[in-house]
Amino acid sequence: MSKCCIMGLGYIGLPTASIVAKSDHYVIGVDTNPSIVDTINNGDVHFFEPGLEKTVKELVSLNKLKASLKPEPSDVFLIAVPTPFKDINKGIPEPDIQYVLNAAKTIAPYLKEGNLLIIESTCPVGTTEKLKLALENYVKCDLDKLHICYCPERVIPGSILTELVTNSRVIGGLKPDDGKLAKQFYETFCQGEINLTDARTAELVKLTENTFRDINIAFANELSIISDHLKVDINELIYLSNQHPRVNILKPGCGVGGHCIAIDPWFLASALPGNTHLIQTARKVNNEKVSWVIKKIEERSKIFERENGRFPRIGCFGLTFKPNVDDIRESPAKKIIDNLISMNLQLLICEPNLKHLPNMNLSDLDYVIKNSDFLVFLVAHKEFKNLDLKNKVYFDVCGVIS
Ligand code: SAJ
Repeated sequence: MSKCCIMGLGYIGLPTASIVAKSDHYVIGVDTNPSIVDTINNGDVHFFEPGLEKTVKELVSLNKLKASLKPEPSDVFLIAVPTPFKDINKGIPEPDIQYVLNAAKTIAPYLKEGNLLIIESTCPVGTTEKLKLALENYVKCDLDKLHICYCPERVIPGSILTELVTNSRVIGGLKPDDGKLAKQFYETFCQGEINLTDARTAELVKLTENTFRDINIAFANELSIISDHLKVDINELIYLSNQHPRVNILKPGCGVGGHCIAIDPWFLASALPGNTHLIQTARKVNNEKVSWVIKKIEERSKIFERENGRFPRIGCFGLTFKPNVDDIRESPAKKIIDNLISMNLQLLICEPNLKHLPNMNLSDLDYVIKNSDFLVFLVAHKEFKNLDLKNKVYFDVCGVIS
């Protein structure tokens, strides 16, 4: 049994801490937010993820998981802090790796020769090398005797605890031996295949995966606009096209949100602004889907007003960034609703995964269906499937009804 110190107790850090602690390591989770530390030490969680609350409660009561504001000497140090972006470089947002470097500096005084140091945060290529350089003036041990690796998280919100165990992993060590040691650590809780490479390749693999998804969703979103114009049902079109053995079109929606797919492609684009046209265009297409949906709703509202001599009450279904989560980070549905509110349109809003939200009234599903003049489905939550919408006019942006 080894001791593992996990820096950052957010959407990735806390579930990872739980799975690592469950597999017989002792885990100390570090966060700069005292309220998060207190919440976890009380056996609670600060966001919803299936199975997480029960697991954290159990591990904290068994003293296998503890949260703290400060690291402790450990065998393994794992960094899972956010990498936001800053808006510079001629309109292309640039990643900000300061949280990763600060986390490394915070653990530096605790590092001993032979320790394993892993970055899991999504990072621009070259970050693992930069982290080693940043440690130079802070560590007390021989820097070359540390094992430093990049191993990107690959889990999907809603299934994080399962995917942490079942997904395959890619590990890039700064030196070949670094990766081998990290592989032994991941094998203690991960059943998926573990592939070894160098740090730069592993960093690029992560960005490639999320950019691949963004580009493919952009194609689905563009197709949905073409189909609308040509009066073809987009869901039938995709279903039939996907019967081809080598075609697999993703689902169109009201845009792309969350803290990964909507952000990570910029990490590549900002590295080579002149050679990433496809990546930048996909980002643009997915962002513009939000404006297209707003325009469509506005048009329908005007038609209703003309025909009925009053403004419609518009029922909006879904606020989160994707189905069946309570996360609104970068949510396109929320952007659409915020915009409609700023246009003074009358909205009734239903979001089954949230109890309340500042400055927004949420209503029950049945109430919104009954009291709206037309309905807009923005997020394909399970609660919206198989609804009885007889005599109701609706605009299904996310394919949940058809
Ligand atoms: N979306 C669509 N159509 C689709 C699929 C998704 O419009 O067919 C939208 C969603 O509604 C959402 C956004 O895309 O707004 C992103 O959702 P997602 O389910 O594609 O991805 P995330 O952000 O929850 O998780 C992704 C995953 N990456 C890949 O699938 C390549 C996950 O494996 C990563 O670990 C995660 O990013 C991350 O943390 O990087």
